[in-house]
Amino acid sequence: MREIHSSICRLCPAFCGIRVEVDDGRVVKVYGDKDNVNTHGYSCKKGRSLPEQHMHPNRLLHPLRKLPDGSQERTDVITALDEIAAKLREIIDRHGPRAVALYAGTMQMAIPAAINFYQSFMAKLGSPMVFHSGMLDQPGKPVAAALHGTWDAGMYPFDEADTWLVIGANPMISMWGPMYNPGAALNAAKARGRRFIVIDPRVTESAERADLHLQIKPGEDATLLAGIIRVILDENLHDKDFIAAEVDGLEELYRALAPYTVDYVAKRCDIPVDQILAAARMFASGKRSGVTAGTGPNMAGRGTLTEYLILALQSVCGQWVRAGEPVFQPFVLLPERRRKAQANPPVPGWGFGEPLRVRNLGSTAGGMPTAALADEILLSGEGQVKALIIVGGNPIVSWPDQLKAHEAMKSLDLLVSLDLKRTQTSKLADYIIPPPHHLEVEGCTQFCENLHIMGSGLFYQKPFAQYFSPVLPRPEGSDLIEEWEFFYELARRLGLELEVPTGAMVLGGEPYDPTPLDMTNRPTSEDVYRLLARNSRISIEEVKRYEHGHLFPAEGLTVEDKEPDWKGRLNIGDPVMIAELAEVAAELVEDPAATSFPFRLISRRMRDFMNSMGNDIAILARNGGFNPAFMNPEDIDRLGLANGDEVVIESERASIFGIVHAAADVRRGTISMAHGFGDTPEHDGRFREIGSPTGRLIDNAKDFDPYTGIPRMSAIPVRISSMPSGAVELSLVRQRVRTEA
Ligand SMILES: Nc1nc2c(c(=O)[nH]1)N[C@H]1C(S)=C(S)[C@@H](COP(=O)(O)OP(=O)(O)OC[C@H]3O[C@@H](n4cnc5c(=O)[nH]c(N)nc54)[C@H](O)[C@@H]3O)O[C@H]1N2
Ligand SMILES: Nc1nc2c(c(=O)[nH]1)N[C@H]1C(S)=C(S)[C@@H](COP(=O)(O)OP(=O)(O)OC[C@H]3O[C@@H](n4cnc5c(=O)[nH]c(N)nc54)[C@H](O)[C@@H]3O)O[C@H]1N2
Ligand code: SF4
Ligand SMILES: [Mo]
Repeated sequence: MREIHSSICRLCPAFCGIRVEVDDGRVVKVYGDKDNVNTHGYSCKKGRSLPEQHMHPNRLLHPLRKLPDGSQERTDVITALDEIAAKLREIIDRHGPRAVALYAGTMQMAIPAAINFYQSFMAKLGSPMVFHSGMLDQPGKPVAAALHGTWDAGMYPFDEADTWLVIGANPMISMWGPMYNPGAALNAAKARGRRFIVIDPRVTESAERADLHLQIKPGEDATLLAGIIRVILDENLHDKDFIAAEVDGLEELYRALAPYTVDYVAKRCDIPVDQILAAARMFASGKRSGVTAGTGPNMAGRGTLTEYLILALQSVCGQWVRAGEPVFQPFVLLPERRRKAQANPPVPGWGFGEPLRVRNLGSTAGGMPTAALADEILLSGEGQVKALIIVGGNPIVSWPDQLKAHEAMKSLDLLVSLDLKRTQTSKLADYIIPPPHHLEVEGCTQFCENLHIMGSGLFYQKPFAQYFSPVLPRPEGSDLIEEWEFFYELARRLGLELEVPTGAMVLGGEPYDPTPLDMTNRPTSEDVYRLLARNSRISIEEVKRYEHGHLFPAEGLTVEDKEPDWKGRLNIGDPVMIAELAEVAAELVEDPAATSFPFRLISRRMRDFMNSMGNDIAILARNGGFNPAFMNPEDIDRLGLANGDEVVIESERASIFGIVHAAADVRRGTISMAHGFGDTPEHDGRFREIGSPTGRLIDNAKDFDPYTGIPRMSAIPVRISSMPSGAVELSLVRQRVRTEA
């Protein structure tokens, strides 16, 4: 019997509405849901391959447990939980709760309730060592927002704006940023005469659609933004009334911008002066302009400063929603969000709780510095991390400094990975705990609303919500456990009483309205979602009535006036950021071509792969399951290489193999390559099949952002040479592990 269900694909931040065709209990087809008012029928190949992913032979249907020889054998959920609880107890008794750390990867976004449970579990355990992939992604965003303050009424949603600037993001492929179904959103914007500016070293699929594309030299976004803001101030294009009423620090900022003349900036960023002037004027002249940055600038050094300058640019131009305008996102499955046309003043960006033991890092407004977790595992002494629980992440191919990450994984007393598969990381684990597949669990979009805390202008900009039920039963004979349930059961075994907040996800702050869970009678998943949405603006029952999801605008709800005696102001002259601007201006800018690492390896996403996922899916890996080294044809020629050549890509830290792909869209002097591929060095020889891990080229203790700890993960200095014979062995020699913290 054929049935069709509606659901949401959670493989990437597009959260596309999908239709799932099931025949006799087997999923046969997945495609975009035309009746989903958020994504209007869009889907990509990754989502459409959900049937293959669901039935994939690599999918684990039982937990695995590591044997002394390093192999993994099948076990069952109850035994695994009992054993993990006993080991955690032992570790905590000997070393204290701080010895237990948790890392939540990107796929926590597929499993909406997990975060609420692991946060409570770790809090009740008494360990502050909670890390997440957002701190390897765009950690500058929450920290910059803390220093600048936040405008309570937020920024304009993309669909309501007339001008948009995207910096180092490629929404057409990544779906990251302010728009859903980006192709359709950009077409609609163009039809209405709206302007779109892109800053990216590559002529990306998004840059191709831009009215203005600034093909910047990687790693110079802070310089360029400083230049753009200076042009706006020099040309008197700023919003003086808004600044007078709401913003501090203009003088300090302007003084710090003195070195950033348009000629200096043009030269340093290698962009024509005219383009910088045009970008500044276009942005400032918009009635409703917005900016979003992506991973590129956040990874290329000075990410916090870059995000701070983005907020300063918005504030200098007064580009924030004003009193009397609609509350565009009043929330649906979260408590109603009333908005005021006023500034929430700056708060500290870092320095919370107990510091880490390395590089002067500690908890930030965005959470713990994930880039330092490997060191916390390797560095012996009091406070050393001995146990790690991973939820939907794959550190071996996602953490910077792979060799160190690998040493760290191997040295743990207990490594538990909640994952659907044996991955580069989970195959090293003492336990792999597989959850049911995305199509086998229920959930709701509360999490997608929640993600706004990652930064202004991200994720659901409209009051859209959907509840989805399991589309398929769990495979017969399987022994699986949902992520929330895993933490619940572990808590029971350790005698912890969990609490869940009202949905609101917190990164660095306190949970909102925590409510104790019944630890005797296990709730169902449905109970859990009802509990998380207990104070929502629209009840979960109401949301459930709409199979395809629904928009729930708060008719007539407008942004309120500023409170009469409100003192909060935004700050564009934060002393630490001002000092960093001076540091940037004082930097000696080398010509990469004159150094022994003349290329810059820049990050990117590929359409058919989501981070480390997809290269074992036949339809997605049709053109090869590896990550090509995309290079400009002129560079390829100059190096005497040819398209398809095999090369060694070497940084100061280590080396990987690559396969050259000619791509005219790549800026000369750069190599554009995706992460999430390959494996540890002993697998390097299989690079044609599985690709290579760019994270190995990164030194996590060098060139790092002093607040968030993110090292330089884009614009990595590298050199490239053709592959000598016997190169596989050669690379092993060069990759002797350095584990000093
Ligand atoms: N060099 C370099 N490094 C980078 C980046 C870069 O651009 N360059 N990007 C960084 C960024 S932005 C990020 S977000 C991180 C990503 O880093 P991670 O989150 O650590 O890596 P992913 O590959 O996304 O891992 C997701 C894992 O979740 C598993 N999974 C899938 N579905 C489920 C599920 O339903 N439940 C559970 N429990 N698991 C599931 C998958 O099998 C996979 O192993 O990498 C960062 N690292
Ligand atoms: N298909 C697909 N979609 C994905 C993912 C995926 O792996 N595949 N990953 C998901 C994840 S975890 C995330 S965080 C988002 C990320 O979403 P995005 O940030 O949009 O990711 P990218 O597509 O890599 O875009 C980053 C852009 O930055 C540019 N760039 C690199 N260095 C610099 C620099 O120094 N300055 C500037 N201005 N630009 C630079 C790159 O050329 C690239 O075009 O995507 C998500 N969506
Ligand atoms: S993976 Fe594809 S179908 Fe799934 S949410 Fe992302 S863009 Fe949509
Ligand atoms: Mo990410």
